[in-house]
Amino acid sequence: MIKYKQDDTHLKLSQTITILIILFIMCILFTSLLIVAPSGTASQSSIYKNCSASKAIDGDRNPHFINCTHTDLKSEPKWWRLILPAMYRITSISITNRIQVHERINNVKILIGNSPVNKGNNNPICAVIPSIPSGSTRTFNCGGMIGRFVNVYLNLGILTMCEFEVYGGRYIKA
Ligand SMILES: [Ca+2]
Repeated sequence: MIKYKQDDTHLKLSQTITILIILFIMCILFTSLLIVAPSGTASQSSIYKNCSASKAIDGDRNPHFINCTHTDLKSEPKWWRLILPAMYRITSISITNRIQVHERINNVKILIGNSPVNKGNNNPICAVIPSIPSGSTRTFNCGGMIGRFVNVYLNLGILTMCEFEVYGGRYIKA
């Protein structure tokens, strides 16, 4: 009888440990898939009409002009910046492109880091966008880059995006 109770206790302990391990793994997976933005403060090098920087983090992937960011036609280069509320380990970034003039997103760089120098445009590169089809969303893997500043940078041309989503988890220094 006593032996039975001991076995039962071991079984319950084993089940509890298994559940804790599963919860831990789920927590890691959930954290890596957690959407960070829309959140933070968005700004950009210039604004055309009322296509402000915040239109890329309003939670709406609508790819038509009025729902997208748009820099002006003059000053070079163009940038869009998101200051996150804290440092994050960023797994990936999704960008929704405009339905018209979709080629404007070509060669845009995605930068991630903690340096505010040059408005954050000197931070390391996560990806250089080759192209995104008209009105589509594409995801770029950033492999867990750490930063509070996420920039989009274009050397020449007009910078326009309809939605910008950041996935990752809060980074806490060990
Ligand atoms: Ca939007």
